[in-house]
Amino acid sequence: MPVERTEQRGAEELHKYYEIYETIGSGGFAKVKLGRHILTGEKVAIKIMNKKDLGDDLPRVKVEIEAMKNLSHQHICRLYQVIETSTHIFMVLEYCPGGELFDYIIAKDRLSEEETRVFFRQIVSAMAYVHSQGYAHRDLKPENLLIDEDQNLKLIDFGLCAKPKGGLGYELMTCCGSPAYAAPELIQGKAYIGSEADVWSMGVLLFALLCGYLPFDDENCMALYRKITRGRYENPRWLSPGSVLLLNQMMQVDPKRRLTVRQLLDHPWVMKEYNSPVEWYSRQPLGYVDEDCITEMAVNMKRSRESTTALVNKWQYDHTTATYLLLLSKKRRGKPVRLRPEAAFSEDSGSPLQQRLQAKEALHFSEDEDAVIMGSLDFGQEYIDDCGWTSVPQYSPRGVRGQPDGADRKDILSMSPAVEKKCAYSPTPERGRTATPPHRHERKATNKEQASKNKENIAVPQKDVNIFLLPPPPTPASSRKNERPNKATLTTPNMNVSKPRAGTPKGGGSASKEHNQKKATENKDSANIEILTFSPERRSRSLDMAVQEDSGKKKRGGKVFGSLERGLDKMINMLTPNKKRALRDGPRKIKAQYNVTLTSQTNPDQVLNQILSILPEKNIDYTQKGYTVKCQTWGDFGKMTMAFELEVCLLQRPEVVGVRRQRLKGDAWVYKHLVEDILSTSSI
Ligand code: H91
Repeated sequence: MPVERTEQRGAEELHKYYEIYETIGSGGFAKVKLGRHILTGEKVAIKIMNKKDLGDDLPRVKVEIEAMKNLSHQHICRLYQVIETSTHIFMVLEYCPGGELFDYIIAKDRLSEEETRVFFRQIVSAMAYVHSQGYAHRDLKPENLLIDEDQNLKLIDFGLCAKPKGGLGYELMTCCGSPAYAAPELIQGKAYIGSEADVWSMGVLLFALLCGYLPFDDENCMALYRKITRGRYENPRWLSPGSVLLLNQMMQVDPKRRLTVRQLLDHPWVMKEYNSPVEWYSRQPLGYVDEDCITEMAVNMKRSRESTTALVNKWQYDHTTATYLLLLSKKRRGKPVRLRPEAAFSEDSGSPLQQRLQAKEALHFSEDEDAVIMGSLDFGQEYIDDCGWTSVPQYSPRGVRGQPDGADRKDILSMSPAVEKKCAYSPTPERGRTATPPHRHERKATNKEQASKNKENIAVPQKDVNIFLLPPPPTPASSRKNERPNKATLTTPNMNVSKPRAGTPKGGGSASKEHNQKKATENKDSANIEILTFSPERRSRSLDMAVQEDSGKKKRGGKVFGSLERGLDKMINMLTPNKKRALRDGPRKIKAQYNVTLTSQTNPDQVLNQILSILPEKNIDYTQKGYTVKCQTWGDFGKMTMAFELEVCLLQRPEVVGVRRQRLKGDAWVYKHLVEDILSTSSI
């Protein structure tokens, strides 16, 4: 089959069965998008990799796919489908709306021992299972643990995992993983046992949960390695004697003296208040075939149950596997085991357009209003992405769309002396925790949540999801800030198109600073709101991006904008009155979530201005779209070291302005310090 044909088929395959929405994150060479499986209506995460960009990392992806096909566990993110074309690999994965455990920790500053125990038991459960299957994960860290809708953890990123041929007892040589979580034997380049190294990382992770920072940390990588090799860290005063003991038993420099995962299963600290060992066996074993799901699929496919079972049993990780696993997931969550009848499996179920029309209809039946918006966007505003497939447009500050970059993987590669990624950007010399602990807000779990919660969670029925709260009262630095003229009335969020960065290799240089300052001034006069007559809003982000992206290529006011406006009007008309208002008039109204920092202010424009004015000072490049600011930092040789988004939004209870933050790329801890720095200096 000619190459283009294979490519076309793969892309069609994806669009035939899935609705593709916005990018929800990126990891290494991958972009992760939110998707919806049309037949089941279930949300999925789609990891998209361009083979060309993967280069030498292609084998890693193969390793991850093979491992994920072999692992099925309640605390491991499930792989549903793999689509490979001549240029791309798409992995369809279980969607975890709670995001990374890392963000959860930093939002809460640190977790209580009780809450840590709930999560840690799940980590032990996942790791005991991984090891029982002969794998070592080798990249355990809070960024690789996602939170699902029931607040259960799911382990991801098996790209660095190993399955020694002779079993886990066999030594490994490849040095990998993130430096801060790497075991001493790994750092020293010795042969090591994968499961022992994983226990060390679990110790570092446990420390991060209980303390909100890392046990071994240093700007300088060599100094960091020295600290790890010595294995000495400080136990903060709030740790209980039991926690101190457990951490010590896990972070033993001599791997033979370290606890094993098996010993962790019934360790007194782990068992406290549970009085039962961790349940580590899979509740969803591989190969299990559920009769109800088979019946529903058989009816939908107009096949016999026998032939449907045979098809499912092939476990090809194609659309059949995906449909079966997603149906099973619905069943487990107490949802009806039903497929949409009209979008059946048949090959002749219509053109991609018809498919999407069907999907759009389906989304209207959904209780999820976002889906309606996204569905209409996808329908009206799609265009060809650089992958060669249509998608909701994404913005790129440098005008290059969908360019997965490689820099991010630098923190999880071999520990050659060149590993410096972590140290690439540091806004402040001091890397300690914030002095002011955030206020805590309780979030009551709904009945539905309670009903479907993992058994491991029973001991803590109500988790307090809380919010990074107001920055402390003006410090000398923030007072200084307050001397600045109040810019509240100056800026109206606009459709600013960020100019390409000045050709300096270091974005942090003065050219970039100047550029940002200039941009901040431009923002103030809102002169360039010529594209559309309303203030953009986050819900229309994808559309904003379409406008922006196209504006780089076509003249404003031309045909494209006319059609975009029409599309937008169409979309607005489909919204509820409340949504229409929000779309036209201002920032998105959201509920408090743990990745939202509350401010003490009620004027979103003022908050936005404060953030925008602080960014140039911190040498952060940014692109502003409405109330969303996409920030980037650059390291040596023009490499992007960090990307994240800050979105000014309105909260309902309490009625204040919040700042939603999302890391898109870069070291999680460096990001934490940087965002803390921005938000506290912004005196919001
Ligand atoms: N980090 C290591 O940002 C930086 C929501 C979200 C929701 C997801 C489901 C699966 C995956 C990511 C999800 C996700 C990478 C997933 C699974 C595997 C994998 C990768 C991603 C980020 C990438 C985006 C992630 C979080 C981790 C969100 N993400 N928001 N569901 O290899 Cl197996 Cl890269």
